[in-house]
Amino acid sequence: MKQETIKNNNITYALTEFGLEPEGYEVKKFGSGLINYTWKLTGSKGSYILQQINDTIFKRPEDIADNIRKLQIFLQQTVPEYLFVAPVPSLSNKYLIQSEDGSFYRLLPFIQGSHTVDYLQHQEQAYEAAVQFGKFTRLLKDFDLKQLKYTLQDFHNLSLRFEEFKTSCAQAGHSRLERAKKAVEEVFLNMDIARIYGGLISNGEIPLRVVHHDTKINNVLFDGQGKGLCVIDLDTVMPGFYLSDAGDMLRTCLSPANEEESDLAKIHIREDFFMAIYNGYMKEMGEVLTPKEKGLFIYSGKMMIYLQALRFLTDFLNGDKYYHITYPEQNLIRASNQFELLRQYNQQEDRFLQLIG
Ligand code: ADP
Ligand code: GN1
Ligand code: MG
Repeated sequence: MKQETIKNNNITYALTEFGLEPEGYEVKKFGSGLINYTWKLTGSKGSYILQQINDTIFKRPEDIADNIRKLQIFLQQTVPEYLFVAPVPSLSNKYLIQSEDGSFYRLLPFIQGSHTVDYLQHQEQAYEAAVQFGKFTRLLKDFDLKQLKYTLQDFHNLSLRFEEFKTSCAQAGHSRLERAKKAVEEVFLNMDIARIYGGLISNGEIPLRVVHHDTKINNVLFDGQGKGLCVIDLDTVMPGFYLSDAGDMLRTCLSPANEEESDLAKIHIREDFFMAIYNGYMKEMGEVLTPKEKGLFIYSGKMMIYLQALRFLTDFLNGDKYYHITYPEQNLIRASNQFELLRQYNQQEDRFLQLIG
């Protein structure tokens, strides 16, 4: 193992547990995820992805491993040709190992010739991603939901996120609250989105499905020709509403500037990307979704943009405890970015309706 890239004894330990010779591997930090720690290993037995699960967020990493294993077995039995990127077992046949200091690690095969994108350049990429996320839920439509554990309770429960936001406002220091004033106003201006969510849930109007819950564009692997290969980052696969997946794709694909952009003038909605997501997702899920669910496609975008804005803002008010940040106001910028995206999305609503009828 190259000393300059490795300063972490846990990594050496993990490689050994997975039967890889540490000396034979180059280890590099990889990807741009906000939650886990990811390294690419390149060496004698090929390439791998090593991940340390963020156990401050995922309190029971073993539940994630358990869920993924159950899905893997189901998919192997029902669609053996489907590319499902699951962790590989350690020498002692564990899919998740724990180092001496208690951190959790898993090893995944690096899918050769694959890449992820953080920014979408062509609407075909949005189409391909939507096909992959739709296909995932479709292939699992007969999976028994009771077998899945909730790895993050109430993850996309908008009513609860709204309550958490209010608590963070009540507890925030004066300075943070003052700096967040405009964003806080936006929360109340758009409260109707949370009210609609509350109604949908309490009336049981839409079914639970196996949902990915993190359909950001960099959670899809593409091949060299730009075709979608499969979905990755399965930590949040749980029972949920399709709104989470459709909505988060809309949230992350519509604007050429992503959630990190501080120049809000760069945010705008691309109609052709909206159609690409709709067409890609419906190609797979069109015959599975109920009419009620289909009628909520446009709402799903609002819901997820609003939810993410609330989450970034809440984290800012709480003192940046959840998302990795690289500069002090990053979570507030992310929240303001999402509110700008939401403002433009709301303006386009009639146009979206014309497009999809
Ligand atoms: P996070 O939860 O932190 O977002 P991810 O599981 O999404 O973690 O991994 C981070 C990045 O690592 C991905 O966006 C992707 O670029 C890369 N990656 C993860 N798993 C694989 C894999 N099996 N093959 C190739 N690249 C991968
Ligand atoms: C996190 O792990 P990553 O970076 O793909 C977050 C998502 C947010 C996203 C915002 C477990 O996703 O819910 O939408 O950041 N994942 C978790 O960028 O909270
Ligand atoms: Mg990810």
